[in-house]
Amino acid sequence: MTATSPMLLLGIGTAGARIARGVSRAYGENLRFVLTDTDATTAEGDGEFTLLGGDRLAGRGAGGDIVAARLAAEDSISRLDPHLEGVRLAVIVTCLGGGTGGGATLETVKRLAALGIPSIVFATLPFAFEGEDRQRNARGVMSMLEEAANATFFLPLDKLVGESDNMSEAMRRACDTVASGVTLFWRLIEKPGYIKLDADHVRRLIQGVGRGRFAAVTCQGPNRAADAVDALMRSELLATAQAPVRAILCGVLAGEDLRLSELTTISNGVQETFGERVTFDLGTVNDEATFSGRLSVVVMLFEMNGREPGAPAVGGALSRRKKAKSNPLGVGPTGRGRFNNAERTEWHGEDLDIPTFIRHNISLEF
Ligand SMILES: Nc1nc2c(ncn2[C@@H]2O[C@H](COP(=O)(O)OP(=O)(O)OP(=O)(O)O)[C@@H](O)[C@H]2O)c(=O)[nH]1
Ligand SMILES: [Mg+2]
Repeated sequence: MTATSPMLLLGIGTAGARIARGVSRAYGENLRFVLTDTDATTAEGDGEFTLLGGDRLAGRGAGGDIVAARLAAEDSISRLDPHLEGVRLAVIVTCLGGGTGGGATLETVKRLAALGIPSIVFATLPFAFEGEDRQRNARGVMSMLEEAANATFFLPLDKLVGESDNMSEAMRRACDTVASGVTLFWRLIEKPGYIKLDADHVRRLIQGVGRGRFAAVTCQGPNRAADAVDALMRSELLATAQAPVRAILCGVLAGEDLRLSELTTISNGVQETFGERVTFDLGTVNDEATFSGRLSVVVMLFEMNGREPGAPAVGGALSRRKKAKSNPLGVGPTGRGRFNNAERTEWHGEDLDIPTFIRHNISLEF
């Protein structure tokens, strides 16, 4: 599964590389992954490494400067090409707030798109305590990433630390949470069980979707399926809707003791909670060695604010979105129009720069 895997994990920037290494440790030897950074010290450790911006930044990192990182990545992005042989789906982990995560991720996604490789981006957003500059850096990149990538999952670090108050424990926990979520996603695609999802299936599903929401939970005990649904319902990561859900991808990972009644509980619970009349895909992994006695559920909610869809994977909701998008109001594919690169005006989790009829998925006939 190593070199021949159709999926490649890319860890971008210093913290992005750290998370990718966490996925590699959790997944085991067979993970196909590459790390890229403008900081040469990131090469120290396991995994293949590509240095970006060699001459321009001399391997010292971008020092928080997104523009410098973006220029550096523009110069040297083709250095990634040898790693992209046979890749059908790229999964990127990156941390917005610094220079390289902010600047090089966009260039990487564009390069992948130019080579016909769809990308899913998992990007953390800075802790509130990191200050307004880093928050602004991150916000500035978000809409551009949404435009360029096939699917983007923004994960606010503040929501990943749980109860931890100790600084280093919280930082580690946030990285671990992202890494374990991505690892579960990886297992779901690479180690299919009786109900299969593979890289090509996900590739079709993400054509044209935009922002998504992502969460993973693990439970054990006699009520583990109902407990998992309950935890997902309460998950802050799934709570903040920017747009209506258009498709749901749900993965159930367990050992040989996975019961059909548990799958029914999860399938019904997830659909009832997050969207009953949208495309729903469920995959399973039966891996006794990894999940013995435990049950993990991964949920990806794809929202309707993406670009023009390229595949007929998502039925009715899709045609509603198409109508809204092709209206003559000139608000563009994200719905933000000339506010596209401006700071978001948020109110109760809604982006007020997007017209109400798009946010609420109401189609207008012209
Ligand atoms: N959870 C966690 N997040 C981190 C850690 N270090 C950095 N981050 C987050 O990642 C963001 C980007 O930081 P880095 O990865 O260091 O920056 P970079 O992308 O390498 O960019 P430059 O160093 O400026 O080239 C920060 O704003 C933090 O939000 C860490 O150890 N744990
Ligand atoms: Mg760095």
